[in-house]
Amino acid sequence: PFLENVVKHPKFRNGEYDTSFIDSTPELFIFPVSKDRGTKMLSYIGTVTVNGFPGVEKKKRPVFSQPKIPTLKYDFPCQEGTKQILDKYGAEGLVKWVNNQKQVLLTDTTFRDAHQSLLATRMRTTDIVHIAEPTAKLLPDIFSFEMWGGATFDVAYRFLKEDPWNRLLTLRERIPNVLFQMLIRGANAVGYKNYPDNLIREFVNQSALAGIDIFRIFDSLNWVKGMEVAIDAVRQTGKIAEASICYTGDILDGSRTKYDVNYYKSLAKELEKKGAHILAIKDMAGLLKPEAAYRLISELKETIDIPIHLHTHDTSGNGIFTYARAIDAGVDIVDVALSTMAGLTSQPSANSLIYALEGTKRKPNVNIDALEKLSYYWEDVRKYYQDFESGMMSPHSEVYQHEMPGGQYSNLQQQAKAVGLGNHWEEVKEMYSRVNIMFGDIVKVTPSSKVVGDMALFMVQNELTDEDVLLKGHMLDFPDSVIELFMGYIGQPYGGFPEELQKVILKGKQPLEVRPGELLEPVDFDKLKEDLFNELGRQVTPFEIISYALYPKVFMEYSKTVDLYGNISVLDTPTFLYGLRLGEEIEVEIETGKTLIVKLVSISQPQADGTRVVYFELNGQPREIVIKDES
Ligand code: 3PY
Ligand code: ZN
Repeated sequence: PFLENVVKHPKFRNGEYDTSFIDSTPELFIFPVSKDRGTKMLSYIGTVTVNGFPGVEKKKRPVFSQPKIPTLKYDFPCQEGTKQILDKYGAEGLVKWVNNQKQVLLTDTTFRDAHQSLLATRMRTTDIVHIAEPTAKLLPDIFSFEMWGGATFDVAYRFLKEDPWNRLLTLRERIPNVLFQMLIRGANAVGYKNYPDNLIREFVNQSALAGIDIFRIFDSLNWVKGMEVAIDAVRQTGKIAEASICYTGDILDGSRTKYDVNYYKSLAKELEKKGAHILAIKDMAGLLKPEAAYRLISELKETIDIPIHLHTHDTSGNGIFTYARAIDAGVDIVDVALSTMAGLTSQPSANSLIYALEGTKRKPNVNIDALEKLSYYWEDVRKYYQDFESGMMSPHSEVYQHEMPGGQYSNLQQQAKAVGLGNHWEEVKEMYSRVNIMFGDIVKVTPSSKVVGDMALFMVQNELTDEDVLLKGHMLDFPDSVIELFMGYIGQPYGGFPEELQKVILKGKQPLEVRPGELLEPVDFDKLKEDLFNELGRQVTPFEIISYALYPKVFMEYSKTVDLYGNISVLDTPTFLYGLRLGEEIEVEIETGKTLIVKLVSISQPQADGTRVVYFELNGQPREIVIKDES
């Protein structure tokens, strides 16, 4: 692993190594202390077998079919793609290339937004890595893979107990030909609050080093100031700054004039001036109706010179129609997912779009058979995660009413259940749209969408109307997120906050009017490095320092789990989520060439102290592990 870590290191890979390499990256030269990795692995498998996995109904491990990986001849080439265009000609060259394309280009979101929106972001790295090489070889004509950022960063640590940086580095190694794209929430990075500017810059630098090419930058209130630092940081790395406008409201609705075409046009112009290489229209809820898409894209094309990249969610079922009209209007790139990971709250299907564009001049140069083959794989993998599906079975045109982002729907539903409002879901959705109007009709996307959701739950739970909030607000303890929004901690909404409500919520506190990042103390990375060294008793990587700076508690919890169970990201997903059936045997490759053979032999009845003994065979030798039965 030592050599592997060194050769995987971005500095090494970019040829930026000299004698200072050892000094600046001492972490690579520390040899891991040998630990009993087998016992740790058995502890995890025993625990999940006895106690289940959070969010997964506890039951005997279902029988899954083996996901079908397309077989390619050993000499099947990995053709050069957009990554080589960026590497050879730089960001400006890539933009020029996009502008010269007649075909519409495709971004595949299967590795990020598709599962964030369908499966509560729970897709594990191993399931992506297994299909990575065939994907690179079969889809060399894809514009980009959106594969990182958004909620995947903290969910990786929090729930999957794996390192998100490792996902990025491993995929980069296996997909050398297509641009990698991530979603970054402007000054909130991959978190839910504003971070100091130097942390945003360092996060961008390290992400670029680890393999990200396109940074889709947005602000949850469409506040340009909230995106400026990230745009500048990305430009300095030589990578592509794709600044976003989040689409909200309905430009076709004459009674909702706050977000009209002119609003979008002037924002687009401003972002182009700030240095965006590409403009994204981020329709995070799927509200952009087909004719609105035609109008918006046509007018934006006349307003700006940079390429336009459209993102939508298919919640209403109108996604393909919206794309078809946007493509008529000249949109350059659209976001799609492989068919078995597409539709509903996810992106429209790549496969369907190819067929829909048959006979048009803009049909993408992407192999439909390849899309179909790769979709078979995801059909099987998706079944592993069945307990994280939202239960949405058909298109929901009600999204045009509640305006909830694709990625929020299943999450808020879980939150509602957790506070006992599972049977009041209809009311929560209705309240969500009322809260939006109370808040002054704001852009709703992470984290502003979470605040609207928190307030909606709070009001339904306490049986409050909009009037009650204004009248009794002085006696109410509003959720922290609501207070933070009205304090200006996540930025300033277009048109300002409704003053009366703001006074009621802040109870005399003075809101910010400047960019929160201007007031936050810069992160002291050296100190964090030292703290982490003391805490973990080992050298840490620059990646780990950033993770700790963004999510101190989550990162430390994750580190504790790794201490306890070792690297459980190497387990196959059925074992990770369900454990083993009695008599079942699996192979676990804990590192290249080192495989454990694990068999579950039996589980004892609970003992007086509430523990059970789990009997395994590990590489043929009997092993016992004592597990506390939490049921
Ligand atoms: C995220 O911020 O994670 C999103 O996907 C917003 O749409
Ligand atoms: Zn999205």
